[in-house]
Amino acid sequence: MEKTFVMIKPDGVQRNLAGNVISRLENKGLKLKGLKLMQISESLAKTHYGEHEGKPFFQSLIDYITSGPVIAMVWEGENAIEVTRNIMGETDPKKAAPGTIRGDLALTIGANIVHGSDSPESAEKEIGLFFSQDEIIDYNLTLESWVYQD
Ligand code: DAT
Ligand code: MG
Repeated sequence: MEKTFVMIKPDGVQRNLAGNVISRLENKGLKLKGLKLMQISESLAKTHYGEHEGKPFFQSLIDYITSGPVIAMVWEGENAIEVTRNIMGETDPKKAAPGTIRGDLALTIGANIVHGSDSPESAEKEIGLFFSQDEIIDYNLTLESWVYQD
């Protein structure tokens, strides 16, 4: 089953939207495999957002993501990466569709509430960056037999 890395960013934590974000992923039928509240260091932030190094918004992105605690999570499910990106909505909240996290809860690209991996490669890299193996929990989620009918 596919895993993805999801992070509630500092604005999401400060605005008390963690429960709202988590509820949407739970309600979809995804399974929570790992979760922690953490303060991201400058160096972890730069590694995580390495693909954006050199872009004009890079330093403000690093300042923002290190500005307060985040909630790092691993979620699992069929097509978890694509499904989570769809639930998040487009990167720029003004373009994100109503019904999505960013479409419903955010106004600006600089404070867009949530991160989700965009490919299997980035999911593997990001999960490894934020979680050790023993922080990812294997367990039976009883309602899964109602989520997957095959
Ligand atoms: P996403 O978070 O949807 O995967 P991304 O990986 O392209 O988007 O960019 C990472 C974050 O960087 C994004 O959530 C917000 C910020 N960002 C992206 N493009 C930006 C821009 N043009 N101006 C300001 N911030 C930007
Ligand atoms: Mg991205």
